Amino acid sequence: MRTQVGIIGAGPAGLLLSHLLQLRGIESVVLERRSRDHAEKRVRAGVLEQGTVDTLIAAGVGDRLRREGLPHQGIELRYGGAGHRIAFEKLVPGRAITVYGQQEVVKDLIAARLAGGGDLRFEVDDVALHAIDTDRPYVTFGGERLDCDFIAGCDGFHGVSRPSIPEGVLTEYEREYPFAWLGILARVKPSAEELIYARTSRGFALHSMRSSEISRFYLQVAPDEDIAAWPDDRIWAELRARLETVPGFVLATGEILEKGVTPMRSFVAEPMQYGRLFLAGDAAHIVPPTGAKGLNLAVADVRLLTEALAHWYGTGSGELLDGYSKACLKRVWRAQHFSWWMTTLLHTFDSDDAYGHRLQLSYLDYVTSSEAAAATLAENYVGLPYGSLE
Ligand code: RFL
Ligand code: PHB
Repeated sequence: MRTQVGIIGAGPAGLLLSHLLQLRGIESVVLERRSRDHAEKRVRAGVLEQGTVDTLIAAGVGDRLRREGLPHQGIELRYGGAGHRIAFEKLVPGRAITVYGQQEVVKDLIAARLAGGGDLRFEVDDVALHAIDTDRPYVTFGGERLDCDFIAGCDGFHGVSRPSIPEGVLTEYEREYPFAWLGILARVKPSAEELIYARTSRGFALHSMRSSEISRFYLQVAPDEDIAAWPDDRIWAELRARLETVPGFVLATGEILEKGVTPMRSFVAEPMQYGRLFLAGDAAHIVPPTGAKGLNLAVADVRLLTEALAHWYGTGSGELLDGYSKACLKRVWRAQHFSWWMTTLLHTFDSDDAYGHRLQLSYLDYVTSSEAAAATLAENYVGLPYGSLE
């Protein structure tokens, strides 16, 4: 089998890349380890930056997003017994976020690829990358061989692409956090119109949503937390304790549809390319979810990769491909900082650290009283402009 670009992984990065390449007349094959059903049901991110929304609409995969996505003009920071709104309409006019589940984006992209005759293979075993430092790289899987011009490693943090790069080539930067997030999806009307990021002495909580009927919540928990220790009643009691901290706010509760624990990590591998292999999305970098950046970074990467590949196919010049990693990393590091900063601001690191506690409160007071500080948060949250290839 032969294709132009072999794509490993059918998450948002791999699927969008395949779709954007097709719009440029470039062929690809997507190889995914899990089933289609699994990929479409995996509940993860929910916040799309303005640029992500614009990218999906421009690529012709934004119809349902436009109908069903929930545009939000602000978020609330809740701490010290009060809520403080970060007002995007005032601070970053014309830019907002849209709440639309990652699995909905994945469903829309899979449907578009299949309608366009795309070659997506699910449940493929034993994917391995070969000859990536030559101009004839290939991928083997389940007894088959796929020859390609390029390989895109879009297989997430635990994939095979990044480990295929020889030892010593990559520099890895990492930070672990002394907590995880317990996330739930519940059949209950959201108790607020906008997202609430709550800092309390019991730990962080987040109130998010998916629709007028479905809410999404997260609780800061211990890094090795056993989900079995969290029956539904305990989850609701803890969410109430962390969110019902302002006068008059009552948390509506309902049936919990799904729950899981996600570890928190910051990670970057540099460079994001080696020979004919290009990494995109979580395969190259991870952020803690507090800044809602992971999916949006994956979109930014594959936009640039599409440009660089289209330039190569159009002109034969590898100049833009050579600049791929550098161009991505600029935005990646800004999002790394923002995600680390939001995480540091809102979580309990050490309940005995009274000094750290006061620093958090001081910064929260600053961000909610200074328009300049609030604008910094807002412009990062709705998404900074895309970089370009040189
Ligand atoms: P993905 O989505 O992990 O997709 C990788 C795909 O590769 C497949 N794969 C393989 N396929 C073939 N062979 C192998 N050996 C393979 N190994 C893996 C996997 O099965 C999978 O289908 O990576 P991608 O495409 O880079 O997308 C990244 C995003 O998924 C991720 O950054 C976000 O979900 C992060 N994230 C959030 N991002 C946001 O922008 N906004 C948010 O609000 C947000 N909230 C979150 C999040 C992530 C969370 N979790 C669970 C990690 C909330 C949570 C709780
Ligand atoms: C979500 O709705 O899943 C979500 C929202 C905001 C975040 C992270 C996750 O920062």
